[in-house]
Amino acid sequence: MTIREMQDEILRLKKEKDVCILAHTYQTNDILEIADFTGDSFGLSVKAQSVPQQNILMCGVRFMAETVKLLSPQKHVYLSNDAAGCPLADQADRDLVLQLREQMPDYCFVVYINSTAETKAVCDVCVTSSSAVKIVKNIGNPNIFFLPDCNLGDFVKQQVPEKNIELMRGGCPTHLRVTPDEVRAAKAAHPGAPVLVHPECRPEVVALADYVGSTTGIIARAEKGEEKEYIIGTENSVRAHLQMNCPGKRFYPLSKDCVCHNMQITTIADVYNMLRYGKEELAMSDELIAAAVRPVNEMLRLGE
Ligand code: CIZ
Repeated sequence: MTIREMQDEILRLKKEKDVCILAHTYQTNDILEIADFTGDSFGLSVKAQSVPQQNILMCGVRFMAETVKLLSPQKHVYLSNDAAGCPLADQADRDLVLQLREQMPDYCFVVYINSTAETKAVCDVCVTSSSAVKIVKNIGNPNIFFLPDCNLGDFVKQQVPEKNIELMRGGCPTHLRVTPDEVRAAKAAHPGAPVLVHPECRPEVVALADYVGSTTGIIARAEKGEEKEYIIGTENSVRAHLQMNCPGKRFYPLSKDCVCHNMQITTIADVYNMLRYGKEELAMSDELIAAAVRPVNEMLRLGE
C-alpha cells in the first residue's frame, strides 16, 4: 500500500470505528495529516474530553496516552505504538519520589506532565512547559521540589526567585544533546534569525536563546513572527512542520541531533494496523486514575 492509500483507509476506518486520532506535534507529517487534532500533550488531552468519539488513539508516547485517560476515564484510549515510551518520564520512579517525600516533608512536589501516571499519583501539582512558571508562582508553599526535568526546573527557578526550589537531576535526552557551541554556530551561519528553544534545553543553551517556550509557544512565535528566518531548538520534527506550514520563511535546526527516537517510532502503518485489526486499550485502575488526576486538577485550579 502507498502512504496515500493508507491515509485514505485510515480516514474511512476512523469514522466507521468511532475513533478520534490525536497526533502530538513531534509526529511525522503523514500522521499529522490524518489526525483530528494536533498539538502538545496537555492540549490534546483537553480536546479529547469534548469529542463525541468514545475511542481515542494517541500518536505520541505513553505518558501522553495516560494523560488522555486521566481526563477521559470513561473513554477507550489506545497508544499507536506500544514501544513509544519517554526516557524523561521513566527517570522519576514512584518509589524514589516516595522516599524523597519522607526526607522533605515540608516540600510541595511539583511534577512535569512528562511523567508516568504512577509518579503523578504521588505528587501534589502537575505543570506543563507553558504553565510551569505561573503555577509554581501560585503555589502557597515556599518550598518546591521540582521533578523530573532539572532544566525546566532551573528555568522556573530563574523566573520565580522568591521560592526555594530543589531540583531532581533528570533531563530529556533529546533536548540535552543541544550544546551552546551549536547555538553560537547557528547564529553565525544565520545572522538575524532568532533562536527559539525549549526550556528542556540546558541553561547554557537557554541563556543564548532569543525566545524560550513550550512546543506550542515556539510554533506560535515562528508562525507569527515578522522575521523571515528562524533557528529551531526543539525536536526536529517541529522545524519540518514549520517549513511545511510557512513556505515563505526559512527554518534551520539548532542541532541535527535533536531527534526523539521514541516519538519517531510511530509510523502511519501503526495507525492503520490499529484501526484495521484493533489492539489492547490502555489499562489503568480507577484508584490510579483518581490519584494521578489530582495533581492535574490542582494545576488547572492554580492556573485559573
Ligand atoms: O508535553 C508536551 O507536549 C511536550 C513534549 C512538550 C511541550 O512543550 O509541550
